[in-house]
Order: sequence, then structure tokens, then C-alpha cells
Amino acid sequence: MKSKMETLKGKNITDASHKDLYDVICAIVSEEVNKGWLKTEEHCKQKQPKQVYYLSMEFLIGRLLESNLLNVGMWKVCNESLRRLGFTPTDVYKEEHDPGLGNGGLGRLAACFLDSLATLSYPGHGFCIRYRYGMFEQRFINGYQTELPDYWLKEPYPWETRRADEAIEVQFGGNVTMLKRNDGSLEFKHENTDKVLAVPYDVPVVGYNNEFVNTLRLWSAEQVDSASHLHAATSNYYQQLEHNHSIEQISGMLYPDDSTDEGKRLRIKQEYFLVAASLKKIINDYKAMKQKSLIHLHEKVVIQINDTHPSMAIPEMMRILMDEEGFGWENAWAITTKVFAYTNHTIMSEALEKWPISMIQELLPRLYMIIDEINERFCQGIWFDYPELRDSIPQMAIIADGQIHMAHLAIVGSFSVNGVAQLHTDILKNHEMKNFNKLYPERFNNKTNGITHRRWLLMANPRLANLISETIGTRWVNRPRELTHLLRYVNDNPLLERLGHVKEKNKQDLARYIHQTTGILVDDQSIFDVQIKRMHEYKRQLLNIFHVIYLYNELKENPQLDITPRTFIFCAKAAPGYYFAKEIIKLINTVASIVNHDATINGKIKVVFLENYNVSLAEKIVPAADVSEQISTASKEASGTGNMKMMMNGALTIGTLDGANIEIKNLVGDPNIFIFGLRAEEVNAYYQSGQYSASDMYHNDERITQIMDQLRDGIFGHHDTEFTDIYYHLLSTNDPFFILKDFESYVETHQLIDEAYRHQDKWLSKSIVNIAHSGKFSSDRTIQEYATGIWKLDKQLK
Ligand code: NBG
Repeated sequence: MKSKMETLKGKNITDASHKDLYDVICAIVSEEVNKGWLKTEEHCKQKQPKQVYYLSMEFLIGRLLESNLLNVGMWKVCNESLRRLGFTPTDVYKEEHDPGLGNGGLGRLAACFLDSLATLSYPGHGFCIRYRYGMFEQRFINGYQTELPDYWLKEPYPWETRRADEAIEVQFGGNVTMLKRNDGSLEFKHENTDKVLAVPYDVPVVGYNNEFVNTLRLWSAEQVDSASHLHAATSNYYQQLEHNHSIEQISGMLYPDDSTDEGKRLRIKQEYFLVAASLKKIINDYKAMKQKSLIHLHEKVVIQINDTHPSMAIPEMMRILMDEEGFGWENAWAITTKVFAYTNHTIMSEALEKWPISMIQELLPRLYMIIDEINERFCQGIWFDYPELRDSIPQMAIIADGQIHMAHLAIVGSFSVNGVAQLHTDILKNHEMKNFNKLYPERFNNKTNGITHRRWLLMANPRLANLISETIGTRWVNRPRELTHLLRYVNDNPLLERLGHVKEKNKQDLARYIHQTTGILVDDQSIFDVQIKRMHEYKRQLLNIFHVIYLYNELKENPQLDITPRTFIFCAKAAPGYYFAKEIIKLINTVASIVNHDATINGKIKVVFLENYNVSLAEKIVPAADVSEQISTASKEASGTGNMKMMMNGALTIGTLDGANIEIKNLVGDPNIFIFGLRAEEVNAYYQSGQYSASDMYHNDERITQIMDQLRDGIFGHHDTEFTDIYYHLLSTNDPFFILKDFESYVETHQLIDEAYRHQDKWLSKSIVNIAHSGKFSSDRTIQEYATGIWKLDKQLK
């Protein structure tokens, strides 16, 4: 480190700043990483194994220095040398800007998957966009969310390599003319298009301890050589500049919407840009292998479509095969449908992308023709071959009501369709996509999500990781299922005590961070009750804050009330245009400022809303959580992955029977999880019957009446504490997420938690049971299932 500091920075290590150290360590690690990168590429060139390409509009990779250090085996050494030199390692690591190339669970899942692919030595690569502005930075001003642009590339990003020589031209707009060839076949000429250059930036994805390094390729939109490609409409200099600007916008920013479809033209451009550049690269690589014909593409290539966002890859593949490679429709379709697999991540109808026909026609005229033909053939196929489904054709069509239904396109064009937790897959098969399941039962399958235990336990919680290794040895690191060996220790008092100590230390760290960043002093002996995820009505942060207001009301009534002290910790970004979600943020901040400053409740409850949730902040909070809030309206949360992270770190879940909570419950058993609320079937039955009345709930439960009236009239007469919109919204929409309905069982279940926490030994053994069973939720397991069940990949043993 010393000599590198001298040669790279011309400085003595004693004079080095944190940023200098960061740069130098990156350079040292990169040398290691690059060796493996080259080796892996050579290996794949020689062996030509089948590869998976993971197409995703989001990859929330988090900071890479620490995880790369861990994976190349230099983490401990580096920490020690930094300490010896008098530095705090975390001060150095936090010099890295956390790239916010994603919104939430979907993007983080993609990052965990890449980590596991490389670690299991599967050849697989991610494709995404190099957004210049990532997820917005969140600040609270007067309790309201405000958004600041996240210009993460201000400093050069040390992990990317620009590969201008591999740039690819992508075309938009223009017109298509049909010509008849001599042999009678048709030729489609696509002319007068607007051309954009996709320039790749490659980021290495480093496997754990195996010298296996895959690639995450980020595409940046740039103008095609300006001298030779003047756009038809750009007659003068200013128009030319404006045109260039509009091109650069394609990789300008990430859409900060979670689960909502905003119907933006630019979003379509981004999606097509990702897809067109990536497919070109995939096909170029295939051809470089000197395969006989693209007919065999599926033997070497499988492309996973992460949600519908990249589903234009299906018609784009058809376009390439027909217009550029000369295949007829039948052969092109046979190739295409053997190559694509689609993952669905939500059943929220507003998130199932639909694009207006006119927009696609204008932006991607040739693609529209192909989608139209796919739709035509699909609908005719049902009509002739599945008469029993004829009545369903309007609901199943790819093009209907002037819109293109991207989920339908994705299902029709893929050989595999998977959900992300058992319940979610069942709902897809039996409700949302019922008719498609009748048509293609063999396509539907479940792949329950996972998280990389290397980042979320080994790296984020070294105290716990060390304790585990001291107890059961280190084999769990490579075989996380072996965490179950901890079950032998559920009644082992010395271990429970040490576990308690680890949690205490982690909570002290978080308490310090909370104090530094917010000025709030929290009791580190209190229960750390954590809800960290996107702000969304279905995730029901509102139910959580209702419970807090209820407790506060109780304490005001009776200050001597014997409750276990609690710190309620929230993190959540709301989509900038999601008014109601932003009102809930303001409400939580308002409750926080009242509760935290009220001396009469003796500090028994505190509410902390930490700004700007991102991967790095999650890494601080997760190890300190006692209680993990997973309280979505049953059936709405496809899986959840925060639930897995906190369980793995010894938190106990309070949750509904939704998403992966069900699988957590099945593993740990009822005594080790706190389940409450309506079940998915009950929720569905209420929707069907219309039998639910929010107004009755409001009138019949005094606690709810009080809280609702406080929202309407102001909480304890404080200024600026009226939330009439929330009050009226809940009543006028009849509380579609059953917040009022589930309130009672939520409160009761929290009382059980309060009680259980008093018996620390019992609590800690529940905690051990959770940690012990969390191995199933390693993304290594998930990736193994994808690799054998869908992708048919071979592990590359070296
Ligand atoms: C999210 C779901 C989560 C799930 C992640 C990863 C989208 C569209 N979906 O429940 O809401 O855990 O995907 O699968 O972001």
C-alpha cells in the first residue's frame, strides 16, 4: 500500500487522505480482479460453455471495494493494515459513491444474482444502462421528501472500463418499406432512422475465492460520429446540439418509480436501447464462436428478462434473425422461443407495462410490425387449437385496447415464466395469468428469491459471522445451508449470551450513527423495530405508524404503562410523483418529532426516519434489527428480500402470510415468527364480495377512531399535524390495503413481541433458529435452481 501510494499519488502514506487510500486500494484490488477476469474470459473462449445473459433495467450493486476485497481474499489483510496505519477502514470504504442504478428489490436481486453466478462459477453476465443520474438522493425538508439529483459519476468510477471499440449502433424511428425479393420472399428496409451509439462500460463481477470473474456491462448512449451522421432534421448547429442532448438523455437517468408505469416515451427508448445493444453483443459473441448456425443459438445462449422492462428483446431478436440474418418467420420464432426466459416480479396491475400502439409505431416501426404479427399468430393459434379459450382471447391478446401488453408478449415469447416466491407463483398460475397457464403449463415455475449471504452477513455483520464460525466452523460460508448446524445451540446459554452481545454492539453502532446523522438519542437497550423498503401503500408503512400513534396515545393516557422500550426505525423513498406515499413520509416524520420530544413518555418510544435509503445504509441497519416489519397486504408483495436479510442477521419477523414470509414461517415454525392479519384468500374474497367496510372499522374500534380523528384534526393540538388527505383517502377508497382491518391483529401481535422480548434467553434462541434457517435464502440456492431448472448451465471447474 505504501509503495503504491508513492507511485500512484506521489504521496507518503502518512499524508494520504481517505480518498487517496481508497484510490490506491482500488488499484491494488483491480490488479487481482483483472487477472481473474482475463482468466475467465480465456477459459470461456476456449471451452465455449453455454452462458446466461441477465437483462435488467436495474442493478443495485452497492459499493464494490469491500465486497471485491472480500471476494479476492484481501479484506482482512486490508482492514488490518489500514488499522495499523491509524485509519478506520470504514472511513476509507465510504469514499465510494454507492451507485444507485435501481429502485429497490428488483434491482438488488439482480446484483445478488450476479454475485452468486460468479461465486458458483457459472458464466453469466448482466446488461443494464449506465444512467448518469441514479436513484435520487432523498432529503427531508420540514418532514417532506425532496429529491436531489444523484450524479454518481462526478468522480471517475474506479470499477468500470470503457470499451469504445465494442460500441454498437442502435436505431430509432424512420420508416420501413417492404420489397419483394426475386425468390418471392419479402425484405424490409428500415430507413431514415435516428442512430444512437451504445458504448459499453464493463464492471467486473468477482466470484468468492474462485478467481472467476463475470461482467456487468453498462451501456451509455452517445452520438454516432457527428460529422458523418447528421440527422435529417438537424439543419443547423443549435439543432444539432439539441439532438445530441436528446440522444444522451437515453442514458440520462433512472426512472425513480417503483411498481408504477409512467408511460413515458423516454422509458421506451431506454428499454429498446438496452435490448438492442445487448442482443447485438450476444449474437456477435455467438458468431465469434464459429457456431454453425443461429439455429443452435439456444445451445450456447439463454437470456433472462428481468420483469417486462426488457421484453422488447423478443421482437428485437425476431427482427435481427429475419431482417439481418435472413431467417423466415417459423425458424426465427423457433430460435427466439428457445432462448428467452421471463421473471415476473409483481402482480400490481399498474406495474404491468402497457405501451400505447402509436408510441411504439413511431419510435420502433419495424418492431411494431413484428409484435403485431406475433399477436396475430398467437390469437389465431388459440382460436384454432384451444377452442375452450376462445372467449379469453381479448384478455390474453398482446395488442388490445390500443395498447401493447408487455407481460403477455413476454409470456408468449419465452420458454420459462417464473414467479419469485411460492405464493406469488401460485397467484400467477391460478389468478393473474390463469389462461396462459392453461395454454403453457410447462412454462410456469417458481424460483424463490435469495440474497447473497456474503454481502449481507459475512461483510455487513462481521461480529455475527465470526461468532457463527467460532461455533460451527467456516463451512457455512461456502455452504450456507450448513447454518442449520446452529440448531444444536438453541439452548446453549454461553452462545446465546454472545449472540446477545453481538446484537448489542451492532445496535450501539447504529445508535451512534442515528445520533450523528439526526441528532436523535435512542436507547440501545430498546427493541429496534425496523421497516426499510420503498414507500408504497401495499407495503403498509401506514399500518406501522398507526401502531406507533396507538402506543403513544396509550402512554399519554397512562405514562406508567409497562411497555418494553422501542425504537421504530424507518427508511423509504417515495416515487417523486406518488402524492399519497409522500404524505405518509410527512406523517411519519411528524409523529417522530412529536414522540421524540415528549418528555412525559419517558423515552419509551422513539421514531427515527433515516434519509436516503440505499444499499450502504441497509448494510448499517440490517445487523442491528431486532424486529423485521414485513407487513404488506397479503398477496401483494411478490417475495420481499429485506425479510431474508434481517432474518439472516437474527431479527424476528412480524409479518403477514405474504411473499417469502410464508416460506420463512414454514422453516422457522410458528413460535419463531410473528404472523398476523388477513391471508391472501381472505383479501381476495373481500375484493370479490365487496363485503369490507372501512367506515365500519373506523366507527367500531375506538383506537382506530381516535387515530383517524387525530389525522383529521391534528395530533394533540400541534400545528402542522393535520393529515386530512390520509383520513379521507382511507375512507373514500374503502381502505383497499386493509390497514384498518388488520390493525387489531397487528397491535395484538406487537404485544406478543413486547412480552417475548422480556425473556432475552428465549428471544435469542428464536433469533438463532432464524439465523440457522436463513441459508435457504442464500441467492446461491436460487441461482443453483435457475441454472439447473431454467438455464441448463454447466459449472466451470478450473
Ligand atoms: C419487486 C417485488 C418484491 C420482490 C422483488 C424482487 C418489483 C417490480 N418487484 O416483492 O415487489 O422481492 O421485486 O423479486 O420491483
